[in-house]
Amino acid sequence: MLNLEELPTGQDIMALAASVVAQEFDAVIIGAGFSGMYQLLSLRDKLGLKARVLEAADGLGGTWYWNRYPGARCDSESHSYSYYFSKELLAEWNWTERYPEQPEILRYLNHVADRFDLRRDIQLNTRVKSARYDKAANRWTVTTEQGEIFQCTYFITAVGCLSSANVPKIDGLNDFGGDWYHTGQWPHEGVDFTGKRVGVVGTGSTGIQAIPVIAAQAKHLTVFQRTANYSIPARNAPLTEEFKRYAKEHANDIHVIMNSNTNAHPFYIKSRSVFDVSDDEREQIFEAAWAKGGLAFRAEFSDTLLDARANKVVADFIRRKIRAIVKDETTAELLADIDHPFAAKRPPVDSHYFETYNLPHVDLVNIRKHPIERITSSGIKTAEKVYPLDIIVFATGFDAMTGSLLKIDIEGRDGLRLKDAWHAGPRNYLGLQVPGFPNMFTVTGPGSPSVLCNMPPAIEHHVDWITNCIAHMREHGVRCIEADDQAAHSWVLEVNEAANSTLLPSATHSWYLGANVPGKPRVFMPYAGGFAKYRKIVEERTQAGYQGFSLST
Ligand code: N01
Repeated sequence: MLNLEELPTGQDIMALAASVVAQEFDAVIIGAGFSGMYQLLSLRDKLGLKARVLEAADGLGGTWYWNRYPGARCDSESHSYSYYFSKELLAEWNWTERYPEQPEILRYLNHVADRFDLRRDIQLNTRVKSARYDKAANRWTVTTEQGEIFQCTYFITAVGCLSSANVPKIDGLNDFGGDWYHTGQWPHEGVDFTGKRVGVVGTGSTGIQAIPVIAAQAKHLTVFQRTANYSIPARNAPLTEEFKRYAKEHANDIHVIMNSNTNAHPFYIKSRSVFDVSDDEREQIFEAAWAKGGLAFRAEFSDTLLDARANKVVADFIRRKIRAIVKDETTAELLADIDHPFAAKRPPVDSHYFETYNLPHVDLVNIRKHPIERITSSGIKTAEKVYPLDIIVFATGFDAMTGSLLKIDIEGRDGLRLKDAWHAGPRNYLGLQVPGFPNMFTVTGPGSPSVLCNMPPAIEHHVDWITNCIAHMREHGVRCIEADDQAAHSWVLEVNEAANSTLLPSATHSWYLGANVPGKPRVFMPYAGGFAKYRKIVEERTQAGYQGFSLST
């Protein structure tokens, strides 16, 4: 018998049709964070293209949508952690604190989406599964996990550098009777630590932000430290009206400074060497920079990251500070026993991180000496003892820079898969394009300064380049742009050379090298030659007729 209630409705049929009939766009952008939103605005409003953003989350914000852990805050100063493409936006938005907290950044990005009417072209809850290039049609076909199909000429990944959570594979995690969380996938409703015994694994930038805030609530906190880390006090505070006015009135100057220095922060690295000044003078400089706080601490001397002897002088100052702050001698020694040069891993900034270890209910465990063996139903078992826990927080970082890209099955020209092209590590040209993947652009891809920078200026630079490139293509009847194999080969060498001329690779366990993810190729991924130099290289090669790219009509 025919059951009329089970017959598909018109809506069902429409949904089914939408899921199999390809939707046509000029450009498809993956990700609705800082990058994807500005890329959408640029292609749609400046070039008049039909563009669609596909976003896996049910809200926009990218990394700031996911990273809601306690204490989540940007280490860049708010007035620099902003879009600079719109004077009006700069003039109307008011940051409240020196460093913006995650909810405030999310409010900012939602404001941008509303102000520029972006939402109508952002499709949420849509995880991209695969993307395939069709050479004959010169089109990309993008397929989502829901089975929707999108076709486009320009395929742009704006997936973020730090968005693929790295949950360590520790035996027994499934047996844990309490709750566990990764900081990069934090529950929206928050986590109540009141009365709980909490364990935090990881002491990178995230752990260092979260630990003091969790300690303020938890009954007991055990921090599992594998690698001790430097940290500089953030000295966060509400912004004064005077500073807000200054930042608005000097927005142009600040923008110039960010675009013309090494890390895209609103300050220059001073040109003096650690050894240009007397011991007393140096101590005063360090003390003043420590009192001021923030990432500018590393900008006091030009050779901090270039000369191991100079770096040791800086590192020893921080070690002395740790020993002065932390009262228990054994804990202080464990925190100060740092095995890599200062800033060779991304230097964290903190609010009372080292002070937290003076609290009676906070313990530090050396898992370098006594590694975690397994997780039991009631806690973490190291080679030494069992630590009973109600909640475990993994602040264990990300499969950085390549993880989110390689999760998507991307197939370029002649059946070449990105995961095969990158089996020995990311290989691309200027961090913008991969040989074999025509008309695919990677915003802040590996091989660009990205994570070594304050991200918004790095993002704006890439988005502007991609937008101008597409405009050029359309003006000149160019169907297709692709990085040359030889250019990519040379660029990988340039990226290695830039890293090797600094102390960055000497932190052998850093995520810059992919060392935090078992089995990941050890390749230094970001371009370490500095943002200003990188911009110059990109500009020169673009002006030279897109040198290193093949443009076909
Ligand atoms: O991650 P990390 P993160 N067992 O990889 C440890 C950005 N960020 O989330 O060093 C035990 O730096 C690991 O130990 P080790 C910023 O760019 C920005 O903290 O590998 N421990 C380390 O201590 C930053 O650099 C802001 O020995 C394990 C920690 O977990 C990046 O995000 C704020 C382990 C991971 O540190 C990543 O920072 C916060 C294991 N199996 C973060 N695996 C802003 O301000 C890893 N660890 C914008």
